[in-house]
Amino acid sequence: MTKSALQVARAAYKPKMPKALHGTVKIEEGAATQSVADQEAVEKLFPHTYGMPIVKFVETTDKIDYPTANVGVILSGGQAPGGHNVIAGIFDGMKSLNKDNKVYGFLMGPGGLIDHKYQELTADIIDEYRNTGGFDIIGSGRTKLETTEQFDKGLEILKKLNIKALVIIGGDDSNTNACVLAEYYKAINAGVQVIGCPKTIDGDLKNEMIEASFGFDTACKVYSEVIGNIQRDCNSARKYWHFIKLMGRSASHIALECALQVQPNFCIISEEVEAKEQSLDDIVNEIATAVAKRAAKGDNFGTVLIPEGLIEFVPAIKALISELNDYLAHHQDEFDAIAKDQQRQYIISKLSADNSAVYASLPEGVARQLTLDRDPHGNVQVSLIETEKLLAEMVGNRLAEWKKAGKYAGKFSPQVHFFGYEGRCAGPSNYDADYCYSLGYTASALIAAGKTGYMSSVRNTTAPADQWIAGGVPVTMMMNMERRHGEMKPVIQKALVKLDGAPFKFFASNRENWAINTEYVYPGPIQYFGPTEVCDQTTITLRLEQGK
Ligand code: FBP
Repeated sequence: MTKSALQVARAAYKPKMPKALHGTVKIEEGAATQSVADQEAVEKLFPHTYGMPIVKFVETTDKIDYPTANVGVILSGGQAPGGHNVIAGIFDGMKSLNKDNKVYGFLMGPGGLIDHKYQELTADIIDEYRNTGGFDIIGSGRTKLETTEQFDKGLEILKKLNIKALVIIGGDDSNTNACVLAEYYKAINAGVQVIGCPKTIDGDLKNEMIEASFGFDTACKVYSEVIGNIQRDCNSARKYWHFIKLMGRSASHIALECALQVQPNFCIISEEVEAKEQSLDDIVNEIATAVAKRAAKGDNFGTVLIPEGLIEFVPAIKALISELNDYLAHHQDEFDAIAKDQQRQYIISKLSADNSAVYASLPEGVARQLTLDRDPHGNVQVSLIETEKLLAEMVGNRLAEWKKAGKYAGKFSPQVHFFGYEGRCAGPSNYDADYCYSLGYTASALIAAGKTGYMSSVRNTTAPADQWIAGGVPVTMMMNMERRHGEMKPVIQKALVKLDGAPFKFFASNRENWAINTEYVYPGPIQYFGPTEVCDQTTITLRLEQGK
């Protein structure tokens, strides 16, 4: 690999860790836990891993001898900055327990476990990837680990490699599956522990005990840098309205964090759209009103941030997607057999009257996307739906109507952008480099403590790293029952933007000013070297959530 100058310099960075992890640790166990909702149903499905306590690691002077234990690692789902540091943390943690421990990486996601494709991760390989972005050390994939055949097939290779614990680095769906696997291996006495690590740029895997999913910090900083640059460009030429869609699946955490960082003229928060039961038309009117007000001041330019999951939160479309999910879960083969040019008509004929009308009203491309290409977890691939174009076009049409009616006299020239993939493999910010390494190191401590069905947890991360708290949370504690593919399933509850939370409230109290006036902030690129107030900042979301 040819390395850039920055990559060479950055390799030497020593990630900061919670103080307790610098030496030998002992475990402190809290009280029994229960799932966030549907306790009875979740307990029934997880009889061996339900109700376990939250644990915390504290320093000890005791000398503990650990027997050898090999570990397997899987990177699951979309890339997120810092994944390599999680693996480096696991590696260093396991070696500190016993220098003969080995770490194996399963290749290209959970599929590598099932297909027995793996690689031993030795010190020289790990060193090549410290503090770098990407998941290319072993690759990632979206194969869903869900059947007992897959679990048994995985167990064959785990036994062959003498692997005592598997760490699954993934988002809410992958960690749900990790928990199902932990339960199964415990039930059959397989002798393999399963630990999860909270990954996803989307920021939607968080709760009381998991402050953030790794990668969110870096991805938002990358997007905010570029949005800031666009804002400076548009404030210089003063002739374009930029419609910027931001990745992040259903939740609007990324859009909100970027809005807090750059202070755009408009930012849609999907969760608010749902709460206010807004239609696409309402949203278009709101944006067009902001455009018209700025035009009245002579400012025919601006920025609009759009969360990629927006379309799913417009109540009429949400109801449509839910009926489509149920329908296609039972009639996928029938649907696939219909000629492509007949599929739209076929769906229109099968849906209830209301949903059929909404479906028929959508532009061809958007309608098609709602019926096709679900990911293996059954999610509509919202990143493929071009809402930024849809909105730019609809706002343009609305302004043209207003112009005709003499209500608007400005110029409207839109530009559209989608920021997603460019942020997922960026070199991790100091926050993500430190957080990820600590998560990995904590996973090794959970393994040493014999835990299974736990997610690695590092808290208090707005304080300096030596005050961070390392521990573990039972995955069942985060679960509830949700309808997936037409059936009720136990899943980790997704964290959406809370409309009564401090980050949204801060945004809401400033947005009117940001809409009409030009209050842009230009955050600039992530800094790795320099003063701590420049290099070690957390996201504004996390700071506000923690009242700082
Ligand atoms: P994860 O939940 O797997 O972390 O996915 C993150 C994400 O980047 C989403 O924001 C986006 O909708 C999706 O992946 C895109 O998926 P793909 O990489 O398969 O195109």
